[in-house]
Amino acid sequence: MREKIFVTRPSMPAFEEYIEAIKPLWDTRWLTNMGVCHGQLEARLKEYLGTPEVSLMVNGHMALELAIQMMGFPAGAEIITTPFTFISTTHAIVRNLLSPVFCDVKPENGTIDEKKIEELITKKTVAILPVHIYGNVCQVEEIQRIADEHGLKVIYDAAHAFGVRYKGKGIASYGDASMFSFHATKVFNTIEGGAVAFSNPEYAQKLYNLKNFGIRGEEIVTEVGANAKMNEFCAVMGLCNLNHIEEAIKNRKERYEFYRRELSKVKGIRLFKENEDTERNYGYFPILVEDGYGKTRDELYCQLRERNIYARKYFYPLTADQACFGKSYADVELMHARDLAGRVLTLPLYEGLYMEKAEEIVTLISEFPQKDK
Ligand code: T4K
Repeated sequence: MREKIFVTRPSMPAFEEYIEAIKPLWDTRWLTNMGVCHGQLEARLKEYLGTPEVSLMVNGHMALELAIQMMGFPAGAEIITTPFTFISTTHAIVRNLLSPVFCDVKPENGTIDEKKIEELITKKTVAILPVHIYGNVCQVEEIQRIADEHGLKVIYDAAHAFGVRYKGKGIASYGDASMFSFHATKVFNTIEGGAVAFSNPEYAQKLYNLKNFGIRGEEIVTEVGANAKMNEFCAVMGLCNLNHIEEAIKNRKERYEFYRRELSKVKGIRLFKENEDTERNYGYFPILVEDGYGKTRDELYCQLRERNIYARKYFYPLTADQACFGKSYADVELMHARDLAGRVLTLPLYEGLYMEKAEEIVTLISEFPQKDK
């Protein structure tokens, strides 16, 4: 039986390193509710991400939900966003009783098309919520210009952009707040986890309250918050993984660059454009199966699965086209987003992926169009 190769696999510290690091928890018996390790991880992340403030959360989704809630938008207000993303982005808006207004994306890198944002602004618009999809950086300067001109907040879904730097600055330096995911499948993981990074010091207290039920003291609750605290076992995993983050990214980079070099030679396989001003984290390797390839994306997906290679259709269908929204957004003009969703396939990429496997994947993709001809 051939070994299964998944789209990703978590990076983990050595067993002994983690065990040693969690030992003190048996003495202190302080397991959650903003413990010592929680504080240590927040401090180290501020430094690593190059951002003045970081609020750790139980996962990326809750980080995004609470970042939106903290802004205090009135129910029914509109947020301009992208449908070419993981469902969490849209759910975070809808679960705050706000309306997502979907904007098309750019075919060259899958990020929101900043040229189409202004035409979607109405009296109800309160924010823009773009996604640095696969770590591809949005046009942050133009998005900020639009937001400033129209008095809007900018909240980035930076779930894929941990450690990404743009024009020499940490990606969370842009916009009012950025959400990171530290899920097991991400470049940096805390098993489950996430964070909101921001510069405005007022947000720190707001998020602290919202992730802890809105509790201000033993006898006072001032907001309707959630329970979104990161526990100490997860924080320790983060501290350990952060010790090795440079190696992890370097290891991914080798595989990423191999794919990029080899797959750019394959007729009909298109790769997203890279931005020279961006220092990447090599989190994902999406390819686009164009008509010139001779087989469809779905045929390639099945072919790889037959060989136990579990590439994923990240992100298909568009969130706007998901069953939970019925036909609500069926008429929204999202030409490029729908086209990308129908062509994209994300290949296995993680720290420690055997180079022979990466080579095999490249060979399978290169040779598949000739099969059965
Ligand atoms: N915004 C964006 C743009 C996002 O992509 C995400 C999450 C979020 C927001 C929300 O952040 P979180 O609340 O999740 O922190 C996975 C992840 O669960 C999800 O975090 C991620 N995006 C999304 C893109 O991928 P699934 O449903 O595809 O996961 P699953 O279980 O199919 O796992 C994918 C593969 O990873 C598996 O085939 C095998 C491997 N795997 C997975 C896990 C959980 C492992 O090897 N070990 C593991 O422990 O969503």
